Amino acid sequence: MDHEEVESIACSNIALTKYWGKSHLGINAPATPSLSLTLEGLNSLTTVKQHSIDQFQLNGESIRSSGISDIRFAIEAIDSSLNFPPICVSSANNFPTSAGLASSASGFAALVTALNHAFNWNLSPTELSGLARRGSASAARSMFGGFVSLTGPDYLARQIAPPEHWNLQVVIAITSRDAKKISSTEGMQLSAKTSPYYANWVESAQDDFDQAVQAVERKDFQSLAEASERSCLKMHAVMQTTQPALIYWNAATMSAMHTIAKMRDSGTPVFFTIDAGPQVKAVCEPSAVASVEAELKSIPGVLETRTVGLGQGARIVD
Ligand code: 2P0
Repeated sequence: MDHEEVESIACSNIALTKYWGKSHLGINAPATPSLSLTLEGLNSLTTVKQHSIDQFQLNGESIRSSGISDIRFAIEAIDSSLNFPPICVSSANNFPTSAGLASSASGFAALVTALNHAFNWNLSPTELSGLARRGSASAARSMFGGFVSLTGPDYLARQIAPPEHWNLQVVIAITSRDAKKISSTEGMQLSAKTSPYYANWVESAQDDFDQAVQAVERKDFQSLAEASERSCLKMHAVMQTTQPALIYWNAATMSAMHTIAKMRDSGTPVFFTIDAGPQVKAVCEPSAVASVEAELKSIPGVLETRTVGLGQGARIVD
């Protein structure tokens, strides 16, 4: 790379069975296996070019460049031949940052994709997922499209099925645009230290993951709904019993959960999932999108809804 720019794009993802906790802090390895959906239309667009010093701009604002030095350090520790000169990284998200919509996932996946191209590393998406994981473990999953797993023993992401396998839609109910106050890494460490449910959460996560993978393979909506909601609620039970408590839900989050549960009880193919933020993601079959949008929009405190399908993996923009 001389002075030309490389541009990459990556989509955000949501986990159906969740990652919360680390088994090896030094390599940012998750304590639980996770299964995610890559979301079309919630993107990070990132450009990388050589520069006199490391510089990082997020959504047009310069921020501390330690994000680049952290990833440089991690990448060079994995393979010293993957060194790179000072760079200017400019990244923009087309959705709220740090609000439980996995902006770090799409951001780091886009960054390693651009670096790989800019400096001719010729790494595969699976290998790049190991680099992206060092920045943010959920970023490993954004390297692939559709249905994606992140599991040990190698802690690399893999595609379980492409987006075309099963046309699931996700209606996202935005209930707050505030950035979260505590990082996921910090929250996970607090949970591991203080939640009385943490050990059980880690021990039981494999069963939820296995059920969810089988459900995706068979396109069994009910089974996927059960495994996903169970994983989500267990993770939030751990968060809420952490000291100090990590309570991400607001009143609209709770109302949306009840609304979705009622809809599924009356036969609508929809289930909820919620991450480290107050937004509710309603995963549904295409036939249910209109009614799910209408019901969620009518809840006081739901600011807007956004509906997305399944997206492709991280890639270079020509
Ligand atoms: C997930 N989350 O599986 C879970 C559910 C949040 C709740 O992955 O510490 O930002 O940077 O590896 O990837 C958010 O965690 O955490 C996350 P780090 P990351 O999607």
